[in-house]
Amino acid sequence: MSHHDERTFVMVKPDGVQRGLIGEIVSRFEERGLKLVAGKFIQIDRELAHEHYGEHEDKPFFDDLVEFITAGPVFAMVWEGADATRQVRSMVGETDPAESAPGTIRGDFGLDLGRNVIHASDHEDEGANEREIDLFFEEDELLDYERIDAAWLYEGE
Ligand code: IDP
Repeated sequence: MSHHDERTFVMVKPDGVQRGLIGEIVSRFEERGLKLVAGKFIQIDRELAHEHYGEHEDKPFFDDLVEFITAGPVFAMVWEGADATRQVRSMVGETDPAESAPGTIRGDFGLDLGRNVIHASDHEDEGANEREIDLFFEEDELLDYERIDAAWLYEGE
């Protein structure tokens, strides 16, 4: 893998789906130059919710979080590019939309911590991106192709 082949997991949460934000969110990552390598529209069941959010099991908001993430379909994706996990998180904003700058996805579309529109792998949690990709996707669902504009997105490509 070359330096711009980092992959990260992103998911439009049930509130983002219901509010018609899938296209807007996908567009932002596409326009940034990231490459979509996988995507699926799914309903998360309780078991998957517990696996995905296992680190929060003891938190007071855990039951509400499981209710929320299983309340309707989500759009799960894998995006690839240079430093993809960190770049995507900077576009997503802070966990709390109230602390997210305008221009970020949560800063533009969210108001409430418990309805924050999107999930993206944490760049400060080593290996979170690969763990989450493995949880939601099979290896053969990750597609290998070149973006036609790669030579204009990366110096020396
Ligand atoms: P992240 O989604 O920005 O990575 P995490 O700390 O991993 O944030 O929390 C996972 C999700 O749990 C958040 O996106 C949010 O939906 C929810 N959450 C986190 N903290 C709270 C809280 O204090 N109250 C309600 N929901 C919370």
